[in-house]
Amino acid sequence: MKKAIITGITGQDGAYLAKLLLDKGYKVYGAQRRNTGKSYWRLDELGITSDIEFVDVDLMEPYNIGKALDKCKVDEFYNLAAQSFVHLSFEQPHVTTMVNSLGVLHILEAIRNHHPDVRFYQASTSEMYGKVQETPQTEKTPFYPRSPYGVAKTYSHHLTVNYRESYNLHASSGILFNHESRFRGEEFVTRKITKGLVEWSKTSKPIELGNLDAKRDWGHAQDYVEAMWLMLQQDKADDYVISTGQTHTVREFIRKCLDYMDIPYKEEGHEFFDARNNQIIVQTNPKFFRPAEVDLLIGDCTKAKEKLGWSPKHDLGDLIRDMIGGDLERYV
Ligand code: NDP
Ligand code: GDR
Repeated sequence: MKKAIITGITGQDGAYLAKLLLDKGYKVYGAQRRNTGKSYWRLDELGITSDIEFVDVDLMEPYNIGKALDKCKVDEFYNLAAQSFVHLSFEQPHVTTMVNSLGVLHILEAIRNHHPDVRFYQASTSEMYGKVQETPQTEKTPFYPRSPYGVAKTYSHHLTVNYRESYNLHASSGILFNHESRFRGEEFVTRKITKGLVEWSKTSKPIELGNLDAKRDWGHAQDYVEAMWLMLQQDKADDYVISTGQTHTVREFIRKCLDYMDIPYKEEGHEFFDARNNQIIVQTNPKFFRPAEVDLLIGDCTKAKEKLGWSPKHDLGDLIRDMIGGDLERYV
């Protein structure tokens, strides 16, 4: 039986990856922060909480990473833990840098010194492209991060490559573009929209957003965790862009959700209204704009298609159906 440890087990990707690995017959260790709310709602909804053995690991504490590796004797280490909210990284740059950069250093040091045969996955991100230098973005596109989050992730991406080349570790980095699902955190724009629209339809409370013109390449998280696993099954570690190759504005995402929910609407500037009674549905609030924005992301995942045999199974319509379905089921 293969064994794997997942940091960030309580997050969106951690939950889907745990399910995938359990279905493949793995023993799964869930690395969680002690003294957090221990929020297992995603694992509970997937029905897998009791199948996971939890270990306390905070990425800020190098000692407990080594201890977890000694105890669990895993074949694969998936590092999904991060302060993952880009907007918050402008307000909490120190915490973001510590967790997203030094946390990865702590893991790589523990693997290099004590368990060099463990295969390692690092959750890199399209935010490293930031102010994009070419379109679409590939593994060779230069990085130009636009937030403390993006800068910290660029450090850990380079560090993963450096430890692979310096110490011959099986360390891979997935440059994943935005991926969402019914398990997406409520602070991210897609979930804010789907949950907000379900609530609006019951309460008429408008949704407040920031920049509606940003373009993102949105995929489904369930497809993307499969790519993580595939990377660690290769003979050679490497870096891969994982994306859909389609891009849409936030505004288009709102329109598609309104259409899916059969809500007739009209747009005026940055506001959406109910066409039946002029009630406001979406308005903007300056507090949701960022000091620096990533305007456009669209990934070219040809390498992953050719070398991993990976391609996305869900399109944007499937994603919206899943997200609104989840929010409708949970709304009480
Ligand atoms: P989430 O925000 O849903 O989950 C983040 C996880 O990290 C949570 O389990 C959280 O635990 C944990 N965590 C945060 N800080 C620490 C710490 N100091 N020590 C241990 N655990 C910690 O993120 P996603 O699932 O969406 O993303 C997974 C990873 O992929 C992240 O690294 C993210 O940056 C990256 N990524 C995500 C993309 C996306 O579109 N979703 C795209 C590209 C990269 P707790 O419950 O205790 O808060
Ligand atoms: P992002 O996702 O920053 O791309 O990072 P997010 O959903 O937060 O923002 C996407 C775009 O929408 C615009 N936006 C808003 N965003 C939020 N959160 N809230 C709003 O009210 C709002 N209004 C407009 C943003 O300005 C932005 O342009 C996600 C995270 O999962 C990262 O961890 C991951 O690395 C990247 O995706 C790839």
